[in-house]
Amino acid sequence: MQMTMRWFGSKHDSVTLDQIRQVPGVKGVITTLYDTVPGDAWEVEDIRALKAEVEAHGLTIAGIESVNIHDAIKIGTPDRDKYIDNYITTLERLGQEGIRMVCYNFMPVFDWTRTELARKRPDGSTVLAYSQAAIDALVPEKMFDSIAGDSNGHVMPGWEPERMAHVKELFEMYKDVDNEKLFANLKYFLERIMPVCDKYDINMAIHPDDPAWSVFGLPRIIINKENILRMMKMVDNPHNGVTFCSGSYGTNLENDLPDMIRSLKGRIHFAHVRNLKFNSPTDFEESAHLSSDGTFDMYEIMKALYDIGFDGPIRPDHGRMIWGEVAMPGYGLYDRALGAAYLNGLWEAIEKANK
Ligand code: DNO
Repeated sequence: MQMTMRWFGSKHDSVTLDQIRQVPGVKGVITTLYDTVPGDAWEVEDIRALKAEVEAHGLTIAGIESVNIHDAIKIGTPDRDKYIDNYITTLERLGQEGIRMVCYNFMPVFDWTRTELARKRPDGSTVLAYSQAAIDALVPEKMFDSIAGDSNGHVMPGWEPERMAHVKELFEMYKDVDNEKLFANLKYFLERIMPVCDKYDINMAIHPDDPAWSVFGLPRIIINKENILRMMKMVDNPHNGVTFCSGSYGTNLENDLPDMIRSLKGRIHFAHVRNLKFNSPTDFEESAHLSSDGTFDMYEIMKALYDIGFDGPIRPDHGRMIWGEVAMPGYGLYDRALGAAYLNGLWEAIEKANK
């Protein structure tokens, strides 16, 4: 595995590349052109400038999270090919710059969904949290306000204000899209992009739906082992792979995380590893990475990744806000650095025990 941290670019991130470089074992960042909108082809100069900036700080770009998918592709509207062509152009340009891993998601309307961005824990730290009861009490149009209000002035990834201004229209556009249609539209998209992925050896890593069930009645498909295996088979190319995100698949306690990892051998191209603490099956919070602070056995998760020979980029995922840091919720420096150190420690121990 290659330990990385997510970085949103110098215009958007409170964490600097110099700080990331000092986290032990972190040699690469996962980044994106945060100012682009889904559907646009990325400019060569912008990709090169991003790469040069990262490399000037002694780091490399280990992958992109995310190149977002335009809603026309997910809905399957007649003009989707135009947006897929742009996506292919972006992949081609990334490939030409030596970037080999692209994370994306296929979630309708909303990306990941949390109901609180700063729930206070007994030790005074604050964390992202989800409560189904809070969702059930909200209308979808209000969802964005509840996310934006607590974000310390940051645009949260996947919650671009431009898209969120059209939530009502988006819901209308998705009204005929059920799970089967979404699968078919994903297949269509993947079949069209696989040739460029083959040409440049780009691993596509779909991010799971978070939480791993339908929210506000929208279809959601990347939620469990059965569905991901179906997705792998429907476009059976090693470049069609997944981001294994423990915090997203883990929202459904029926998902056996180590077992899922083992069944995806060779197709996990990126890993997000974090823990969750459940207060009930539908109320959870993003605890510290440490096993004993949450519900998951982090050792077993890392061991499963080790056992399948995972050698792609991995990152600590959302961290708690601690030590007075003010940053994008989930993406401060301190707790993610602690997470990286902990995951590195688990990996070293597993590696040595296996020699
Ligand atoms: C949240 C992230 C997601 C993820 C996208 C991938 O913090 O895990 O926004 O980046 O779903 O496209």
